[in-house]
Amino acid sequence: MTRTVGLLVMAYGTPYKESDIEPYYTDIRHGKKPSEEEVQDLKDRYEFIGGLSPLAHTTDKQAEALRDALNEAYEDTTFKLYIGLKHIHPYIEDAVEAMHQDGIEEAVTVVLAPHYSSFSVGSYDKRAEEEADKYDIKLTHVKHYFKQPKFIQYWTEKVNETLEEIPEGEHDNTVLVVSAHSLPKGMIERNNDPYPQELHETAELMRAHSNIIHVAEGWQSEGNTGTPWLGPDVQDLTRTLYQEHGYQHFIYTPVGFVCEHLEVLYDNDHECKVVCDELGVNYYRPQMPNTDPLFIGAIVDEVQSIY
Ligand code: FEC
Repeated sequence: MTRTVGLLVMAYGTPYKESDIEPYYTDIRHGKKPSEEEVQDLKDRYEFIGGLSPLAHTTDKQAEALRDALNEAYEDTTFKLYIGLKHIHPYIEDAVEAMHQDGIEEAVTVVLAPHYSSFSVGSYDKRAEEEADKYDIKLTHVKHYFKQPKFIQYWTEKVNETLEEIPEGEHDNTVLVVSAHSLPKGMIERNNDPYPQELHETAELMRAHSNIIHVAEGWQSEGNTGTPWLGPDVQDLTRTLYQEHGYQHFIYTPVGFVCEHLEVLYDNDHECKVVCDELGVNYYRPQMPNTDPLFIGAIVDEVQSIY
């Protein structure tokens, strides 16, 4: 006899069609409508990466792969999948309500972001918890998985594969830029948030387990709030590293994200590449984890360590 438990997979969400872009952006801004210029700027970025983001499809595939892997790993438990998004339907609250309608009394939650910040993972968990309280559903939250050996193995393998494309004599002229989404500095300091430390630990683990010689940490995709955000920004960092060390090869690993989407396809593959082209240096960005078994396995291992 197996018992059925909910698996609530939460992710950022992305517009499904062009007309979703404005309401989606308004949701990101907590209900404050962005200006026409800001909406156009976002539309242009989506247009640049091919019209819309692959994020919606990849989130579904990652969630299904995780459900299947968990169902393999647990003999006595069947995980039933629910997807809840932060900024577009199906919202986190919709997913929790659906669990209630299906008679789910207990669930494990996973956010598709490897590092914990009260702003990111914490805010997803809070919304899920508030809704689950209404129905008396007991939630167990995966807080982070950046330190899981399979997660680090995924990224170190990618770094080593990329290094193989670069002549060995050039490895001392190569730098790895490890990054995550920036957040407002004040918020991080007020909450004594572990987020910057978790990115730092990821970078150190990648340094220790891969063949890379030089590692730098940066932040990306900063928003426009008029307040200071975590830095250095990856584009500025690229210039500084070039000026100070003359590196010729820049490998970007945006480890704070788990798949190809706007922030990687535009902010790394376009914006960072433009800087590299301008400096006359080589740009590399290994494939993101998506549904790679090492990545999915890392989350399974984290779930098994707490549930
Ligand atoms: O591919 C896609 O369509 C969506 C990609 C996407 C991901 C993502 C992840 C994170 N964000 C985080 C924080 C912020 C903060 C603001 C903010 C703004 C945006 C905008 C877009 C956007 N984010 Fe995002 N984010 C993605 C997309 N994000 C679009 C709005 C336009 C812009 O600024 O570019 C600033 C809010 C404000 O203006 O007040 C803060 C964090 C993550 C990583 C963790 C997670 O996935 O939850 C943190 C993917």
